[in-house]
Amino acid sequence: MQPDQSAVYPTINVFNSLGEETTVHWHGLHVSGEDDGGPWSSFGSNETYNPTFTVKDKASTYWYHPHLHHLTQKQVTLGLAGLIIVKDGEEAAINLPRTYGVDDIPLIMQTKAFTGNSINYVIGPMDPVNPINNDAVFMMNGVINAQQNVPRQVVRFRLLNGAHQRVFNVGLSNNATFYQIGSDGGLLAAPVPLTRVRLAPGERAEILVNFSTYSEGTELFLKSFASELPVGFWGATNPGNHSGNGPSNYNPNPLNGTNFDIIKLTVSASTVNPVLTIPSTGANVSPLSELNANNVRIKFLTPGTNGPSIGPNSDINPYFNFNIINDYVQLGDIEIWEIHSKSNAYHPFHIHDIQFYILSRNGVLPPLNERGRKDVVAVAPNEIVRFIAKFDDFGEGVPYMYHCHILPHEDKGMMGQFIVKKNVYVNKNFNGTENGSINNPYNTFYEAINNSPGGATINFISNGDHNEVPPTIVIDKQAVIKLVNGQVIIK
Ligand SMILES: [Cu+2]
Repeated sequence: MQPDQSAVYPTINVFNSLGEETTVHWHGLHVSGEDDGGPWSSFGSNETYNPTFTVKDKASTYWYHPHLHHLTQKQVTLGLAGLIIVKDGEEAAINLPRTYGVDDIPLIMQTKAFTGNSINYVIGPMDPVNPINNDAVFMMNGVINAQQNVPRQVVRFRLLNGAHQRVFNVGLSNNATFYQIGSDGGLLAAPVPLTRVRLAPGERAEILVNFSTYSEGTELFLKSFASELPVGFWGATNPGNHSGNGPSNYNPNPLNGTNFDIIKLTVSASTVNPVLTIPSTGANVSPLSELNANNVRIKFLTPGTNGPSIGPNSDINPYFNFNIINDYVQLGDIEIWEIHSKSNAYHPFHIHDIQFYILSRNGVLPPLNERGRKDVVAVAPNEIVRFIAKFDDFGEGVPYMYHCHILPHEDKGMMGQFIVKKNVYVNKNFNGTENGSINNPYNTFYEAINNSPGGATINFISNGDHNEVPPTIVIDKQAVIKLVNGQVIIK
């Protein structure tokens, strides 16, 4: 796909022959809520889904997968997931490998459970204390024991963690240095030398490996060094849980805490016109400034009796409910989201509509390979992650989701939904004889002010965990609205 502000791309035709409902979400792409393919956009068996959108995102590796509420894990695990490669002029100007399948190789990492020759998706109760844990088979691009010839030159791998829960800690079996050039939503400002890249479900990384110094016939592996994963990350020796000891049924899975191969690589002859050096620069990365933020929104990742939840706290709308819009964001606003983990297990936080920049992890700048565009961030146990994003272009309509990308958590309801508003909705709260007439919503500030008597107080509609607009807004008619202790004062 090529981003082009002026072009509308041909409609995508997705035909459903599953025998049940599904949706297809374009993970990471900045599209309208109508075309986003979230839980609201289900279509039935033998029906066709026809989204149409313009590609506005930067060159990177995106993906698609079902997002049907309660059945995402099942449908992804049974095989519904694929990559979308977006190209653009900025990426094309860098000397990068880009011959698909030769020196530009997609790698979708998943784990599965099998009963006989069938994938078993019914993998235990969706319960954090007794979670799914029989995904003992690693598959690369749907293949067990995958292998690939790699030419004696720089090779680009597009890594996706498409697993339902497991974290992969990718490195070369000889511990050689490789270079991460891209994060979820674009190229980094410069290649970052690494020996490991840790990817949680939903995360992508583009890496370069220079095989030019290897002799033909050399065999090595990309591996997941799961033994090195920190406590609390699923796949580590100790995945953490809400009692701090790990679930009781965790250890029988041979992948847990163990280093395992993810693909065998055999060095072969170089191609014509090979790329032989790692480029020194990447894309123009321009993070949003915290000084320009209009609003700060706080979310807690909270252990719960029915599974972990996401929300203002464990008591207010802790689980996804189609009938509750959890957040309203003003179109055009720049927001800081603070994700506070109250959990002893990690959770990968994903948000639709936008790409964000991580500002900090526990108050510290993120590592260099996390300073590009992101749409998933793995939040470690008890960590506070802050990110910044601009919510532009698309407003109103079908809600967008934010959720944990551990699929059994998402299916269980560790998810919220938000609408990007073109207008700010307000309630008018009259004084005097009309006191108490609080359910009198207006669509805009203008309406609310024009219809309010002197001294009226205008309250934002809120479910209690956020403010709908910045603390001070100046509008025409010389009115100034200030947010004071949760109430709007007109001056
Ligand atoms: Cu989670």
